[in-house]
Amino acid sequence: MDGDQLHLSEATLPGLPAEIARPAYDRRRTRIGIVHFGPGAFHRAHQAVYLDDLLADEPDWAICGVSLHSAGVRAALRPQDGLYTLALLGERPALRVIGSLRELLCARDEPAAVLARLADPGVRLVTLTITEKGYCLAGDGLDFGHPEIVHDLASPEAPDGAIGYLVAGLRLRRQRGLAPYTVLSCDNLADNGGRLRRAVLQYAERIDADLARWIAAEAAFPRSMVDSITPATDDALRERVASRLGCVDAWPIQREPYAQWVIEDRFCNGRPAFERAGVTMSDDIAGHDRAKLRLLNGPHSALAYLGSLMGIETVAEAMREPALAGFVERLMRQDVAPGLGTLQDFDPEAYIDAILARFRNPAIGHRLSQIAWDGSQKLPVRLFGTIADALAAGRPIERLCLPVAAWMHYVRRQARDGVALVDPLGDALAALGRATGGDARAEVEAFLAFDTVFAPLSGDARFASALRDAYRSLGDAGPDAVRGALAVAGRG
Ligand code: CS2
Repeated sequence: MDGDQLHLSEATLPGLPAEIARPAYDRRRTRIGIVHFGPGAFHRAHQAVYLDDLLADEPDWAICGVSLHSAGVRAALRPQDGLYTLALLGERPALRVIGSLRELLCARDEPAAVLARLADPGVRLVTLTITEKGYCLAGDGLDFGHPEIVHDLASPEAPDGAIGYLVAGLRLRRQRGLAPYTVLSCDNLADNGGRLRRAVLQYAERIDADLARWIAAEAAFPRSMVDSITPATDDALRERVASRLGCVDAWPIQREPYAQWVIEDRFCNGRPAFERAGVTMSDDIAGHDRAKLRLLNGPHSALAYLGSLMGIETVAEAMREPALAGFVERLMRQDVAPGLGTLQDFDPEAYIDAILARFRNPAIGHRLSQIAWDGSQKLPVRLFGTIADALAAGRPIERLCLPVAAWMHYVRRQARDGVALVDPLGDALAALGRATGGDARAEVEAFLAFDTVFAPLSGDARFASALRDAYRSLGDAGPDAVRGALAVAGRG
């Protein structure tokens, strides 16, 4: 801890300056009704805030945040009684203390406590933000070769990963005659609920076919779309928060003022009155998840790789570079939007305008390097679906291939500079980045050999050829070469 300084906690909460908003309910009267896997920045900026808005009226839905492997969040927040500060980065930044996280566990150190929570009858909802890689998916189903899945299937009572815990908890509930919990994925995956359901059922089937049948019949896996831009916490935020609070917050969170949450209304064991906090409940989230992934996250990744090659550091700075901003806008309007079809209550042009304005928000220092993480997991969900749809409909894919080619150059540059890649395939990608050199065709082929990444497009000769052209057009991938490629691709 930071010496003798006062920390944010239940004890210091009443003494905070009056302008700092705080929980509008008595936290001691709340009960844990939600187990959340992955209480990282996004969860604490988004879902935990919606629940904080609800707890005054719905005290049964406080959250137990479970980190699977890292003890960092628990170490920061347990001494603070789960309290932390949220900074909303609008024109005038506003601070608010969030109280919905009542318990923090780290599964690696306290597996029994996590299983006890999952089997607690008061817990009726399990939510997840474990990022794309946490689901251990391959194509449409579970990756049975994934080390975490191999491990958990060998010892299902002592799991290590999210799928293993979800099923272990459901198994305990069935043994005890309890209803299952609803499982709600809040990650950036299209059809996140459907994919998680399939993965859970495939896993459960290997352990106990009756259990799998029970889960299929009794549990619910709604789809959801989550949205709020959440830059990683930095020292500037910690300092700003400490000076406004008059005490230390070990891990404050920041995000843009905008937030959206759309949830398919399919719960098996009750739910909070989410709509009271502004959540959109829907019978069918009807492609809104896909629209968000393709129109926000896809362009985000495009800015991340192209912008990083140009030496740019943040999204707002990238949007001030005319060649890049123009390219991304054209990509959204001309290449991505046409693949979305017509969606009810959805105006693509207005949605795009709003996203571009959010990207330009100068109050947010959203680092491109943060968005560039996990490219092998993100690109398939964010861009490859659009490319596959465009190919099927006979639309051009040249512009869509440029960010993919930029990712490849980015991987090569990091490998060449000896910078570690944050990516579950990081070692393999770095080896590939170091090994190849000189022949663009061979370099692209080496990337395409990653079947798990390119599955939806592998074997498509038009894609391979457009990707090679895009890769070549980026030349030495220095700022001038990228600017030149953007100018060409941005036309038409
Ligand atoms: C971003 C997302 O880091 C990333 O990859 O694209 O975290 C993005 O900011 C959120 O999905 C916005 O809702």
